[in-house]
Amino acid sequence: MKPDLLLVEPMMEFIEERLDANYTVHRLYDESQKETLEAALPKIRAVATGGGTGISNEWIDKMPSLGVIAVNGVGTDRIDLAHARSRNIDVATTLGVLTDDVADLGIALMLGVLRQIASGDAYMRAGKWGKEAFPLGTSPKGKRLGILGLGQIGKAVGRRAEVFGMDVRFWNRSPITDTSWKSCASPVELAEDSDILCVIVAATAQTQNIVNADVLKALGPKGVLINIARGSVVDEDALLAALNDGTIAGAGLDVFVNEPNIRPEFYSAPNTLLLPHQGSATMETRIAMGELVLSNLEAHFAGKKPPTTVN
Ligand code: 8YV
Repeated sequence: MKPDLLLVEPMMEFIEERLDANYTVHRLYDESQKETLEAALPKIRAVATGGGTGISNEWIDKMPSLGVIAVNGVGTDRIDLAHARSRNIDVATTLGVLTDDVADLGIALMLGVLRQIASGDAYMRAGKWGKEAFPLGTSPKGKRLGILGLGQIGKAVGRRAEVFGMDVRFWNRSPITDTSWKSCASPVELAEDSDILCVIVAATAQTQNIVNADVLKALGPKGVLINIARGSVVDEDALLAALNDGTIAGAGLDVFVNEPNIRPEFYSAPNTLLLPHQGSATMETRIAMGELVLSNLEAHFAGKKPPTTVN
């Protein structure tokens, strides 16, 4: 008998094929499965979900046999880890395998804003070359990069930034000792001391809107904000106002509140590069993430602790 598993959002086709081979998969996003899912809930022993999607306590509590939640991502902001633990449910993420790709995307967004990649492309397609001047960009070399949240990904962003000749500093909730980068006492102090502020802090109740109007003001009129963390860590009202009134110079954003239905004001915000949550979205990394989801599930059903359990 194959164990029953709830798949909250689609994964790569070949990963889903392997899920189907080993589990009876119920797809939460598939309207046509709604009735059969209701009947299957008491039997469901595993959940597979995305980092940005998670699963609510309401759903968790509908599944009395649930023993493991395998997250296809590193974010656990959409899962109540303590509640899962109180039910003896292991929550396992894809810790480690997406670090480099997310860091690469942070750098890509930064260079994209500084070197005006999107507006340069639009200028070419509009046939403006030779007819209209294209404005000069900004060099990253010698600029100060502030990293808000110095976890694995933050460190990988910093290492890359050094290759571009940038001077790295950071703010982190808990002290970090294994770095020579300058530690700033608060997000405002970090922003004051940065030309580019890259946000890669975990989204929690404490970090909600941690990038607020004060932080943006401290970043200043030449400053650029990069967000590769979660939409919720930035006050979007304050950010839109800051972009429109020149409080900051620009932004590169991969994540938003209420994805994919983001605020339409972002489409017309000046000097703003937008991506549809692509941090870990490469073929190589999504394969590695999918494999880790499968191994975490396999470990659970072999009676072992899933290797990357986080709660
Ligand atoms: C993924 C993420 O896009 O790791 C995370 O927390 O948000 C991303 O890597 C997501 O988990 C895929 O659903």
